[in-house]
Amino acid sequence: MTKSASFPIEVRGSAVQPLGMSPARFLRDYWQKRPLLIRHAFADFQPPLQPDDLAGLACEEGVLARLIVHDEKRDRWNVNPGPLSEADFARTPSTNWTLLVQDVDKWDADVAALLQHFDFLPSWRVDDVMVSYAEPGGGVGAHVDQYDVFLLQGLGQRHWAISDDLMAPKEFRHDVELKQLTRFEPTHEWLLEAGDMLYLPPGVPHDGVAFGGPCMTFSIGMRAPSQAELTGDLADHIAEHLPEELRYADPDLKPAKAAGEIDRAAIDRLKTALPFAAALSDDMLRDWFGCFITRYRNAQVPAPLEKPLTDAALAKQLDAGAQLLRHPWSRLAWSRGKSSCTLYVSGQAYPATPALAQQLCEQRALSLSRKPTASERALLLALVNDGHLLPRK
Ligand code: AKG
Repeated sequence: MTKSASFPIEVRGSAVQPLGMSPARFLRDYWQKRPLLIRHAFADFQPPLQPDDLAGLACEEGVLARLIVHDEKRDRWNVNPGPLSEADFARTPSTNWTLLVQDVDKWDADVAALLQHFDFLPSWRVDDVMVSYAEPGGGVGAHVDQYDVFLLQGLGQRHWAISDDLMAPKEFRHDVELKQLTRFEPTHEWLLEAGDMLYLPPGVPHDGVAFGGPCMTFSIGMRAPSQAELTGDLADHIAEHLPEELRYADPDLKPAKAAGEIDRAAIDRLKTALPFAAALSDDMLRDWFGCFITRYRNAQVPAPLEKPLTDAALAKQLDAGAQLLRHPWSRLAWSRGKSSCTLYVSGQAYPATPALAQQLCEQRALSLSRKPTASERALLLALVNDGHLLPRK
């Protein structure tokens, strides 16, 4: 998002231009770039469903609904994730609560009809219409969404506060399951009336609180798959279509210099064997392959110790000359990164030194010829407690 005085943050809509400007201008100047408040986006707006209908829908099976009550004095948030019942509504206080129902457009044709006003966007970018009902003080707290959202005021008034500060901290509160921000310092505040609409691009901290009386907000949310989701799905898709006989191959293999090492030549071969590996850094490829190859085709994985050993107990056993026996199901490999070395054991990555990593790969029964350093002992302790090494006199 970029800030500039030449782009007003508040405009007025009209029957012909609900966005207060042409869709082309909105997309060019605001979409995914900066927030916009549109007063009277929908003049004389009548909500397409009533609060009672929303509460009824929230009690239906298969409907995603949450009832959120804020205890303002103690700043405690109670989130009832549904399924909801009439009794849940009977117990709500007179203020400071909200009901949120997702995907209302899938259940209610009149709500779905709202989407026609957004047909300047590709329909596959639209996720859903979430509808909230709140009594005064009700809301979900300050938060950030990773997708664009149009917040259309449907009934009553809502106080909206946003921050267009790009550097605003985005840490979450750990004591609330609503991904609320620990700190929120608004740069803009407005009171929205029915028919007003606030557009927010991804990443803008915002907080909406019902004001004065019953309040309904229609959130038209977009979908924006993360790179992680796209990559996972594409990888599955490619995997389904690649022939079995195309495999990791090493006809140029030279005798191994260090037991268990995933060396430079192996990484280069991976880049040839994988259609999109060239886009990954060597460290990322190494880390993924180390975990993958030590997990691949393992019929069993050792169980972690029920009662973990302490560092002092391990040190005592090693001082007394104990060997460390590798669990028969543990598979090991290691590699040197740009500035670090990692040991991979049955799908897990552990920081290591090259000397100890190599020794662990070479020896099924490890006898240490010298006292391990603190970091080496931390690695050995982790491997013992994860069930990969068994100390034996
Ligand atoms: C959102 O959709 O991001 C909101 O903040 C809506 C919250 C509400 O309607 O209470």
